[in-house]
Amino acid sequence: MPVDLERRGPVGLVTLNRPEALNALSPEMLDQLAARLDEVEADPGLRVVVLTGAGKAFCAGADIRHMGQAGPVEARAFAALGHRLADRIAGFPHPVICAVNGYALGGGCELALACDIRIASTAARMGQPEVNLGVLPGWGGTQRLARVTSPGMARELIYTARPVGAEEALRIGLVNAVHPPEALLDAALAMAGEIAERPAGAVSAAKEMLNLALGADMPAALARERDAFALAFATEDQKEGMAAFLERRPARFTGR
Ligand code: DAK
Repeated sequence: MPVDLERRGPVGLVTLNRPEALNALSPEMLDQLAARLDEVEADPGLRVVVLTGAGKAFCAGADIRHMGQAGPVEARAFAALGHRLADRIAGFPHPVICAVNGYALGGGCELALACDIRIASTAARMGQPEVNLGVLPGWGGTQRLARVTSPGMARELIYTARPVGAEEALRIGLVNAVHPPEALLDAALAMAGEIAERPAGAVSAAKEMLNLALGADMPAALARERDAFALAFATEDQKEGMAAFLERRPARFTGR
């Protein structure tokens, strides 16, 4: 199964499980992840979610093979699917802790940003490399990265496409803590267990209020982001950027 759900007491452990493609998000992965979240929500015994990835990546982003073939119309539909999932996580009734076990790039970083809390392994590398592909972050990254880190840092990371390692991620507030790879999951489950001991109603209401405080104007901004992302698929640079990745060569951008 490309996305697994394991019950660990009151904690739902959700694992992206497509390690051969570094857990890249195909439409099927997005649907599966949404289905696992539905299962968690329907189970009254589960009160916190830990989201992680199998293998050396948390998630290397949206599936470039799938996106490489998309035009603006498909890109808009794919964006909407990603937005729905990110919104579902951000608005999920229970806290979601992301255990970033390795690469969290592009849509993978945006998935992590939609979670309540991120903790990372020392092997994590996080960033928004979309401009290297001739597009821009399209699953909420233009909005959430600035809110989680700082406006200046978000601009630098998005404009340069530079990924950050775990220590820098900690310094800029992108993650709350860093652990050795073998200790990451236990640390995430321990934090989840601590939260699960608190009254679920109070935690859930607090999450809703924090979202209100931090998400002002988010729906309108996300709609603009979806349009900007879709428009990028009408450019030659998007075709060149994605073809270059798949052909394993440097991209030659022309600004068209
Ligand atoms: N998509 C599809 N396949 C991917 C992938 C991806 N994002 N990332 C890696 N893979 C595949 C590779 O093609 C390779 O497959 P095979 O060739 O073995 O069949 C396998 O995973 C292992 O990858 P590598 O051989 O490249 O592994 P390395 O350790 O050498 O390098 C890497 C790891 C993470 C540095 C490298 O794989 C990499 O740079 N990956 C791409 C990272 C990236 O650019 N991610 C951002 C994708 S763009 C939307 C809005 C937003 C988005 C989408 C839609 N809408 C508004 C519509 C999001 C966009 C993105 O996420």
